[in-house]
Amino acid sequence: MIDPPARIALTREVGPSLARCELTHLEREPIDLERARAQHRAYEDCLRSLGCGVERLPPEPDLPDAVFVEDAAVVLEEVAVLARPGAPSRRAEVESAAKALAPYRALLAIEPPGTLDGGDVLVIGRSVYVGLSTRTNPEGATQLAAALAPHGYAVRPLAVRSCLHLKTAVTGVGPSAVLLNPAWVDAAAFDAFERTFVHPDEPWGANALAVGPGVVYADAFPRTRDRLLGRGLDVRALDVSELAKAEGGVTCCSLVFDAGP
Ligand code: CIR
Repeated sequence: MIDPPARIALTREVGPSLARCELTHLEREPIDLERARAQHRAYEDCLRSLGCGVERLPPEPDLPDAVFVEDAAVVLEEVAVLARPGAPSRRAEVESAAKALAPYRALLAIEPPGTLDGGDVLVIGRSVYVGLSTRTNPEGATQLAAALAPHGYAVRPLAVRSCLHLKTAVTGVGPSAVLLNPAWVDAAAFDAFERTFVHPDEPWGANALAVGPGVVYADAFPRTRDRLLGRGLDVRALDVSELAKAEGGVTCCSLVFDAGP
């Protein structure tokens, strides 16, 4: 008998309404749906190559941003916290994520008036950084802190400037290493970690997804990629240019977690 994969990646296919996605910091540009779908399939293949069992959530053709499943929940070893996305158009995405997570984790939820997008939550060990953004409010961060305190996580809110989510500005690239854009988030908040800064010509280059032995990364940022390679990281570069027009990066398109015992 073949064992089921220990690491799960939840994803959702690119829906037909993606062109009507929410946008905060980018001008709307035409999106080539077929290209976006091909890029997304390559992304899923990359996750498989890094040991993930990819489980697709059901299609949501009328929810333009539903491919960006990261925003629907925060999944930790002990518990999953269902998000309450800051954009009302995205709240209906959470229900199907809850159903998919229920077999794996106890579920808690952010309640009104709290708002929180998963893209604003960066977990490194027992430290949980929460970006206060146009999507995540202080009440959402407070509720997350209360949900996670019994499990020994310290939740630290911090300001995010000029970009959508905290993880547009900083992501983890190893157990104690981060990649960040110091113009968009306070770099000093991460001085306990090994820090790699994005190349100044690549401000959008701080979004990387560390999975097992690899780091999934957009091929649009070659100068920053060289910095990651210089750190000895196994960078898996992908073309995600169509998803980027919807303000999506490599973290946004999956929820990756260990299936558990
Ligand atoms: C939005 O504005 O909500 C989507 N168009 C993009 C969400 C990207 N998600 C993420 O970075 N976690």
